[in-house]
Amino acid sequence: MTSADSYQTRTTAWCPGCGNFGILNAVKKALSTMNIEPHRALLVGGIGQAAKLPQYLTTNGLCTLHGRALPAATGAKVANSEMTVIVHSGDGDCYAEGGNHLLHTLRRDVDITLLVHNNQIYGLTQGQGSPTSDPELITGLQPRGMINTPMRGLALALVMGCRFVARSFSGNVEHLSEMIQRGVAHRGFSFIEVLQPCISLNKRNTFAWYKDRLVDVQADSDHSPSDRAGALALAETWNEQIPIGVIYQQEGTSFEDRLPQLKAGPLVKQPPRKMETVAPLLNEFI
Ligand SMILES: Cc1ncc(C[n+]2csc(CCOP(=O)(O)OP(=O)(O)O)c2C)c(N)n1
Ligand SMILES: [Mg+2]
Repeated sequence: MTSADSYQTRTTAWCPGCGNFGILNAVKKALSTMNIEPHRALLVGGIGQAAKLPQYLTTNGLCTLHGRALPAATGAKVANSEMTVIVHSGDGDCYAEGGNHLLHTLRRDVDITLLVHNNQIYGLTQGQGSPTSDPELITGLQPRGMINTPMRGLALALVMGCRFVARSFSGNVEHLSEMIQRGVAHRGFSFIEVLQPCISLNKRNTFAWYKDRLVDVQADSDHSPSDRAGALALAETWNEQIPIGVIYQQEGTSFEDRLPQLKAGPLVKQPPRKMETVAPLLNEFI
């Protein structure tokens, strides 16, 4: 049996009161509730405050380059497809520097779970506007507010064919833990955007700002998670009301199911290829 203590937290470098603490607690709660032992989970991060999360748990961890967590996680999952793989990426890391990797991971449908820690700002580099910053956000670099259109990650995930699209809030650990568990249980890529206040650098999108606007789609009997058009409308809803919950889910097969090389089981459990089988191929290049 695992408990939340099995994933002992190390000392963090986050500000006291940071939304990342709620996400850390929700991950521990989800993994322990699903009885996934620390050595059976791999947490992968890019660069940023959000991306530091894997360093604070006693699971397997992989620290990658800025925006490059998803391709590294894809490689790890294909090599050991029995591992539960969760990626932690910020709104800058995932939507800006890693935008191209996000596009193709969405359509590849690898069985990994992505948590986008969306604090609507570049936290680690001290508060520049990010792809999700509201136009009204004032920063040291953008003293008159944002001039670019904010990106809606959930809508992007849907149009790229993602079959599990959800949103949660770092201030509601219970809800977030449930979303993570449903994402991990889903066969295929699960996209979860987590709204996460940055109390030091984003003075606009505070805990109270989010709490006033969040609407749980599970309480809305009119929305079915299999309704893609309805999901797209929810994914584009922002400002007065911000939907949270499983916006869209559809069953299907994952990338690993379609890879013939994995029919014989995870790569790490398969014997190494005999040299005789690859030698003719290598000889072609001599
Ligand atoms: C290739 C590259 N570009 C830029 C940087 C500088 N940089 C480090 S973290 C970061 C932004 C992180 O923002 P976000 O992903 O939203 O994470 P947060 O710190 O807000 O959690 C930037 C621009 C870098 N390390 N590498
Ligand atoms: Mg950020």
